[in-house]
Amino acid sequence: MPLTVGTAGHIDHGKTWLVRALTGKDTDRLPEEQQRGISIDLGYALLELPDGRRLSLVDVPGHERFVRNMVAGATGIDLFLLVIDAAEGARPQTHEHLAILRLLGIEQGVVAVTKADAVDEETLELALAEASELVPEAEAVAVSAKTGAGLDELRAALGRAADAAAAGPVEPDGPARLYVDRVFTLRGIGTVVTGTLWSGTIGEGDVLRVEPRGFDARVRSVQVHDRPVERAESGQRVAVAIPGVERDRVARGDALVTPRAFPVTYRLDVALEEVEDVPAAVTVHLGTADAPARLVRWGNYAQLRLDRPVVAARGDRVVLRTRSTVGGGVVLDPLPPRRLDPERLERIERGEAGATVYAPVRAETLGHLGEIAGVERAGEWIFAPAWLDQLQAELRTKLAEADPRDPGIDAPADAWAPAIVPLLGLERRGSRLYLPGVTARTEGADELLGELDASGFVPVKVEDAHLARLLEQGGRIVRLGTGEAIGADAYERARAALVEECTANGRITLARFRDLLGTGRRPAQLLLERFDADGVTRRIGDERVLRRAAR
Ligand SMILES: Nc1nc2c(ncn2[C@@H]2O[C@H](COP(=O)(O)OP(=O)(O)OP(=O)(O)O)[C@@H](O)[C@H]2O)c(=O)[nH]1
Ligand SMILES: [Mg+2]
Repeated sequence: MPLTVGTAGHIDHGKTWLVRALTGKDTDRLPEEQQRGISIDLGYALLELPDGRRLSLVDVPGHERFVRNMVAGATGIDLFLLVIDAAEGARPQTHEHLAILRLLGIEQGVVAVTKADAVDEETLELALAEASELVPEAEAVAVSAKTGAGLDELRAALGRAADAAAAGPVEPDGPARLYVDRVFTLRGIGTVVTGTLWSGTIGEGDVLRVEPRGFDARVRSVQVHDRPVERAESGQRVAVAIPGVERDRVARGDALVTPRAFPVTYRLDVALEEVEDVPAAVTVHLGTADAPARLVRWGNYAQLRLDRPVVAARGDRVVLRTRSTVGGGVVLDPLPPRRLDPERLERIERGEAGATVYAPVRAETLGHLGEIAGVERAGEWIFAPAWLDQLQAELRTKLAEADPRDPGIDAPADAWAPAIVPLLGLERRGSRLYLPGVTARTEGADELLGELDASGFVPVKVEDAHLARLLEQGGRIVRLGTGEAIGADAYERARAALVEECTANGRITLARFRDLLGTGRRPAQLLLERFDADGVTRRIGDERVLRRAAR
């Protein structure tokens, strides 16, 4: 599995120089970075280990004002490379970055005690000893980016840390989730976003959703380490070309996900980890996103009420900051009930996973918790009985208020809908839900259908637009032009004739279509326009060809 290494450490301690010494790439690209000699935003480079393995390297800024960027960079990494200036030793952001790495659950890494060339032997020994004390779980290596001393040892140590990290959990299957960390445009390609693929795979032609903005994006191509791949795998740093999306419609913090597979949420219930006293107003960092939030606390648990929504899943790590990093947490429920429920949180503490389930989650995402009691199942989804009751109540209230001429409501379109809508005891007609047996007030329907039946391909004027919409939703008629319609039967026959002709001859003209149907020019014309609109045909000059989907 390909791994990502992230630097960490106090400002000016030599992170970017070390990255350049290891990879040959200067990651301080911004003019302001070069002028001021500090890193501001994230930098990316590729590190080749002696055994040929390739690691992605993310270089982060050390300045205390840019910790936000550091968190965004650290959020997708597998290993850390904590850099400490041998002369200075650990300083405030050394500690803060280390705290962030721990809150994010990044356990494997190496400490580089750098600028070894600038200190005497004794100072270096002392700095190494201090580094080992600060991060006992990691190897500490003395290096110099200036002379190159120690770089081979550092690569070897990174190789060992990579071995240990590779043994960690991966989520190869399941829905795709990538938090965007960079967006740019490439000539001839269009908008490209990059990020670490947290789960799932992404390949050419996939339709993903940009959340929380809420629109779809078709993937044109995918690259890993600057090379095109058919499918990028989970864990990889990925560049995804989405030419249909303009550059300013997507930004760091957005997530590219399998449509509707992850909650987009304003509320997170978390198990809290404190670095210092956590106040009621914090900034929540999750993935590459951050949002101001109010924190409502109950013992070691808290509900985070965000000012703007984020994409989240159970088990995600969050970092909580004010001017400094004050704590973090593990998401127990990304879609919790509105009120912080102490009893529910106590049950969570006792490890009763069922208590953590409210809105539907995919059973597989809780697979590691074993058998889950107290929940209901539908297909691959599990949810709390109370959630279903609440949904029932909401839908029935809406149904009671529905227009008597069409007393239905739109069926939920969430990913769980196919499994759960059948449990609601409602009648599904097309994309709408109705109380069983309740039908629309459809006076005039029989007459109209009879009239359409008799008129064949010739459209009939329908005065009652509402009735027309209802009958079309019910699959009985097809509307043409403005305010006219034909029977669904005639539409299907016309379509069959058209598909047959186009399959045989590749194209069809209006005159030919008219002759085939044995009808007038106008009905044929209206039908062709509707086929264009329905994505059956495409117009080229005076002719039409079948669209791929209709073939
Ligand atoms: N003598 C010596 N000086 C070094 C070495 N590495 C870095 N420096 C000096 O330290 C300065 C800062 O190094 P950078 O690599 O930019 O530091 P950084 O940690 O990336 O800083 P930020 O990204 O702003 O947090 C450089 O301009 C060099 O002058 C080294 O190995 N030896
Ligand atoms: Mg730097």
